[in-house]
Amino acid sequence: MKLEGVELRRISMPLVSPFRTSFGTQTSRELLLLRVVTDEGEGWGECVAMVDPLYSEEYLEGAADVLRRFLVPALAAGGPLEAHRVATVLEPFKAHRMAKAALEMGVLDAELRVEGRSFARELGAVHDRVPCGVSVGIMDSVPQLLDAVGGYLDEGYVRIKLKIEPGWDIEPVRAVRETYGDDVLLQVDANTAYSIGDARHLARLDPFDLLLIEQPLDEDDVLGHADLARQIATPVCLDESITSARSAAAAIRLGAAAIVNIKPGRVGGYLEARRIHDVCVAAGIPVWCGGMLETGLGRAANVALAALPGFTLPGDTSGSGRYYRTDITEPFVLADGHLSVPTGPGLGVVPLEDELAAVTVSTEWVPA
Ligand code: OSB
Ligand code: MG
Repeated sequence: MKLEGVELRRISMPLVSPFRTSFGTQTSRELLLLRVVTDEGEGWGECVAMVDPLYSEEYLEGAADVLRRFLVPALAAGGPLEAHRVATVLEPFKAHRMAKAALEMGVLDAELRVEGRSFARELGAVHDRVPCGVSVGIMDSVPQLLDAVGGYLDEGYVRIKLKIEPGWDIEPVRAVRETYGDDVLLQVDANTAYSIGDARHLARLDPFDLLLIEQPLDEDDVLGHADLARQIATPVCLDESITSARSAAAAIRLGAAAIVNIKPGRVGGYLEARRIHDVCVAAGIPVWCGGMLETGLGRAANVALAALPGFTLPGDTSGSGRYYRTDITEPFVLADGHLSVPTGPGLGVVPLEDELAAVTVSTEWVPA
C-alpha cells in the first residue's frame, strides 16, 4: 500500500450527561478523526486526545499539529505502508502516543479491509462478545449518584466504576454498597488525585471489597503506587502510568500494578496494547480495556481488543448510548451486559455519512 494522504476531521459530539472526573467536567466530546487514504483503499483512525491536556500531556490541537507537521510526512517517506511498520517509522518522534495510535489505527483499518480481515482476528480475539462495565462520573450528591448507578445496573452493566477524588470517595462507595449490595462488581478511579500521604485515608476503602483502585497517584509515581499497594488491601491498577509494554513490565516488577488498564491511545496503538496484554498474561496480571469516550470507531476496535484472552475483567466498553444520543456508526447496544465483537473487515464499522456530517466541525487534508 502507498499513502496518498490523511484527512484530519474535527468533530464535536454532545454527551448525554456531563462527565466529571477529578481533572474536569466534560459536556461534549471534541475528537479528531483520521481518514487514512491509500492507493488500495481507506481506513479510519480515532485520536482519543481531549481538548485540554488534563488527563495526559496530549491535547487535540497538539495531536493535529504533530500529525500534520511530523507524523504523516514521516510515514509518507517511510517506505511501504504497513501497519506493523508504523510505530517503528514514527519512533524518532518522542511520545505523542495518542496521535501515533490514531495513525496506526487508520493504516491497520485500511490494510485489514483490503485483506478482508477483522481487528478481532488480527489482534487475537478469542470471544465473540465482551462483558461491559461503565464509568460513573462524580456527581453533585449521593442520591444523584445512586440514581445513575441504579439506571446502569438496570441496563445490564456488569461492573460499576466510580470516579473519585478527595471529598468524594468513602461515602459514595459506602452508599453504592449499602444500596446495591456486595455482589455488584465495583471499582474506583482517582485519575491521580491523591498523594502517598493519603494512604491511611484510602485504606478506609478496604472494607468495601473493591475490585481495584485505578491510578490514585501521579502518573510518574510508580514507586509511590508500590508503597501504597503495601498499605491498602484494594488491588492497585494503573492507567496513566502505563505508556508501553516496557513501562508495564517495570510497574509489575516493582509491585506497583496488580492489574492494568489498557487503553490503546495512551500506549501508542493497538499493536502495543496487544504487547502489554502479552506482558501481563505472562506475569499473571489481569487486564481490562479502558475507554476515552470513543465514538463507534474507537469502540469497535476496543471491543475487539477486549476479546483477547487476558482481558479477564469487564472493561469501560459501554454502549454508545451511555455517551451519545447519536453515534457516528451503527450504535453499539448492550445485550445481556455484553457487546458483540465486530466481525467485518477492518473495524467492521464505518461512519454513517449523515451522522458524521452532522458532527463535523472542520476537515483538513494532509497530503502524503
Ligand atoms: O481515566 O479511565 C479514565 C474518560 C476519559 C479520560 C480518562 C478516563 C475516562 C473514563 C471513561 O473513565 C471511560 C469510558 O467510558 O470511555
Ligand atoms: Mg482511568
